[in-house]
Amino acid sequence: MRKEEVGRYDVDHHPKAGTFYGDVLAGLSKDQKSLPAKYFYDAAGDALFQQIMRCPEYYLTRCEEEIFKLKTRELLRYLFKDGEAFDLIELGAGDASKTQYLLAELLAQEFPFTYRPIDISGHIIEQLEERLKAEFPKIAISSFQGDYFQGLADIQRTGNNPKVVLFLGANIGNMSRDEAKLFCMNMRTFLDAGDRALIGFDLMKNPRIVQAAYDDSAGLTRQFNMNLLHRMNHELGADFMEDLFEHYCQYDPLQGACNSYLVSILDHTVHFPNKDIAFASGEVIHMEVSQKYRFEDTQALAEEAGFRPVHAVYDRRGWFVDVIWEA
Ligand code: AVI
Repeated sequence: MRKEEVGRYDVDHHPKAGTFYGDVLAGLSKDQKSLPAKYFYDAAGDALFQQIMRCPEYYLTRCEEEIFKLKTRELLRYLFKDGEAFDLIELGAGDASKTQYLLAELLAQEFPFTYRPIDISGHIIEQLEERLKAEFPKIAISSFQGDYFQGLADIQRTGNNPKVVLFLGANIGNMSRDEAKLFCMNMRTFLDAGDRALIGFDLMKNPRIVQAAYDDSAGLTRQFNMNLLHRMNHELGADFMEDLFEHYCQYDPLQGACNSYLVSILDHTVHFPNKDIAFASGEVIHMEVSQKYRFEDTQALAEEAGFRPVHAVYDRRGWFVDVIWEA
């Protein structure tokens, strides 16, 4: 593979799918330009997302936190069997800010379990282990840094305890409905009959409430989207100019899809070291979908993916649901 130094950027002329450069160029070369939302989360993106989660319009985190804080015992009842040792696996554990309520109750009731957080960020995993060991000295914790399915495969290979898998935060909403189905089917292949999964879904609601959550008045979501342009400039040597793009988001209440875009406000060209990308005035880059569900959709999804819906726990306003499924 030919590589060439262009300025300080080591440019690969045949960038591979799955690398930042490869995915970005593939997305921006399509008729309908798009960028994969997973690249939002560099250090600056992580910090912005932390701020979004605390902003008044972004209700999702508070709803799910309320469920974990106030309905801990209900979750426990449907997730775990008394006396049986199990693995509590969390996909994309982050700082486990909601899971900690469950962990505290499991430890208080002396459930025999190992907490197995999986996260793509080694830094986040290290911090989490350190904090949880300090906070819960009796916790058995074994973390995995990497891809969710690599982590599940590793756990499947190395242990044979029953599993409970958590996938919180409406992260499933950042997949299209088809992708979510494939994701759940894939997760099912790592589970044995009787294992359980808990998945957080944001529910369809008054469109204005959803729209505001992704178009907050402090402009944090705007910055979160723009950060990906900066990231391409810093890491890939592109020359995106923030002032030539506007953030636009639109919630479609019929489909339950909240789509975020960056809109080019002028005809202009963005240069990567070995590729030019032309933008027409008014052309959009699709940045992210945040899919909202009806409760019935989650049940259909469970069945399509080979799970049996067991129980559902809502926040007090009925805006968010954590569903419990059995494999
Ligand atoms: C991580 N994910 C569930 C967030 C969401 O609600 O779609 C990401 C986000 N994007 C803009 N605001 C929040």
